[in-house]
Amino acid sequence: MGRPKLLVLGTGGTIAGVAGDAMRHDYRPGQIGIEDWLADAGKFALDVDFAGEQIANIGSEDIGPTVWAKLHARLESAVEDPAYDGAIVTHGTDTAEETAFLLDLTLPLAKPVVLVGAMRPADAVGSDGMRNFVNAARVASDPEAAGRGVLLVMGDRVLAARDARKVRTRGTDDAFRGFPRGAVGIVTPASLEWFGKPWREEAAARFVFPGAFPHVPILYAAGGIDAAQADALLASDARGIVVAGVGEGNMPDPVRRLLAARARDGLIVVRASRVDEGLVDREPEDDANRFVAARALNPQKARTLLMVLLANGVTDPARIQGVFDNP
Ligand code: DAS
Repeated sequence: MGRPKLLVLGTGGTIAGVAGDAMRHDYRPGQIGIEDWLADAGKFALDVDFAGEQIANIGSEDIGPTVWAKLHARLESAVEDPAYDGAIVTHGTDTAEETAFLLDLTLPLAKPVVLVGAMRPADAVGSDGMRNFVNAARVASDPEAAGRGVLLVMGDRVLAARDARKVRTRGTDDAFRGFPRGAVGIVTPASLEWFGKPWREEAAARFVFPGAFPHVPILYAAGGIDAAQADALLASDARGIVVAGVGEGNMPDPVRRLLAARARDGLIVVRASRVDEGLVDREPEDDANRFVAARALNPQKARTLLMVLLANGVTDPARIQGVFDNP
């Protein structure tokens, strides 16, 4: 067997960011092009061949449907293409969990697809980007990575897309965590160890990539919010809403009553939690309200899943709950 060949899609973020001064805190994300990045990676004796393509070069706060669609289309063709053994996407860390989960839900996964980012720009003291990238190359070129869904590599950990979440805005080792399951592997430039067996039996895509993303706002609950705030979010044709609820997906009673009334008219209401490690189980009144419990998905990932389900014509709350139970 020859050297593995990986497609590397650049989208920008801090991994491609530059401060211009190794001591500065502020920097500009999305400055280094993917070809320059790969030329730099060529300094290391990696047993891998890369082909780079620039999809975008922006901070991930600006990544949405247009970039998602480009990434999905290119990765879908790469997974079918015998020239490639796997793919890496360089991505800003702020919304990497959403892009990873969206791709996890909508890509055929016969080959490894790995997202990677950095917490510090390329020219900072203690920059983590190249180490994360080298680790990602090790993961994406390992056939054992297939069958674990889309993966995210940060801080020497391999996280499954369904579990990965950004939990810190500083630091390199523990900026991301897997919840409710921890890391699925540990990786360094010299080693890769998987925890447990692959869990995805079907390589086929689970859902069709949305041709258009339905409008699904997130309502951030807090003491004292009123129904008017929920109503304002629903004004512009929302097909669903995710409540980043207090505690285990709770919300003030006027908000609950408004959303239950709208749910009877077909709005899909998902109760998630604003708590970092929030688990939201079904409550008896969810049946009467036609609400869905987000389980372990945080609000932004619950929104991603709900957009995909609605775009795929899945509108029955019980069926939606079934997917949230086992994302
Ligand atoms: N600028 C942010 C982003 O692009 C942060 C990062 O990449 O770490 O998501």
